[in-house]
Amino acid sequence: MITLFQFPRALDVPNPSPYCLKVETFLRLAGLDYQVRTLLNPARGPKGKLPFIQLDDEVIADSAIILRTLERRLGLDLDAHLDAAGRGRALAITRLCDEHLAWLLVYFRWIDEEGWAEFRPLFFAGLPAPLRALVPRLVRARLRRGQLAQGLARHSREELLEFAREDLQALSELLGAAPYFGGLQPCSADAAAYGVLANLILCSLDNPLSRLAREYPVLVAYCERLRDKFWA
Ligand SMILES: N[C@@H](CCC(=O)N[C@@H](CS)C(=O)NCC(=O)O)C(=O)O
Repeated sequence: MITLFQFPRALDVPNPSPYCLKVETFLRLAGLDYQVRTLLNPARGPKGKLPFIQLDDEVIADSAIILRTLERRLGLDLDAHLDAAGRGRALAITRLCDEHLAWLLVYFRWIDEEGWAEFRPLFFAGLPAPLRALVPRLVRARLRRGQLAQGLARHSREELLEFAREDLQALSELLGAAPYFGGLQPCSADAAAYGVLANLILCSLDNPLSRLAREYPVLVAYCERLRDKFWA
């Protein structure tokens, strides 16, 4: 049995973390049985982040390593219908989503003042009062240090939105008229793409990045399609 450890559902999406939603979407695309255990504190994961899974007796962290391990162990290949170039494209889309667009998502929730003013009360509503004052500030300060080290938080808001526009435009062009990034059937990149795009487009937030993402009708229709087919 596969046990997925992730944050509780929030913000009107199955998971507020693009990486947790990526893994759970992958499990659904692959038609695997799994159970979910929710955690609030990512420090309980083996790498200090969520998601992680337990597969038999083994604990595996990081969405990319989880997907790769599941594919190898269970003899799955969501990209089997793709040629070599299609597989390369799927990896490039996944990396764009995981390593760039998801970082922008974090910036516009946690660092940007307008995004933070909206996100903080919604996301931390369930915390008891003494923690509600402290925890958000501590987590935000840690994420800001991470974003500064990565480099994104050194740019202006306008520069960041321009990066986001390029990412979203590229995803929209790559998808085109196809139902999935894998073409007529989903591929591994659809897990990563849905993880971050649903968190921008379908979530209850209305920050500048979500507003920008909702300007792409191809991506909005894509999120609705995956939601209706795999999450209904
Ligand atoms: N590379 C990791 C990234 C996971 C990640 O950044 N998870 C975030 C939630 S979206 C987290 O747990 N952050 C906790 C922290 O940074 O302290 C993956 O693909 O799983």
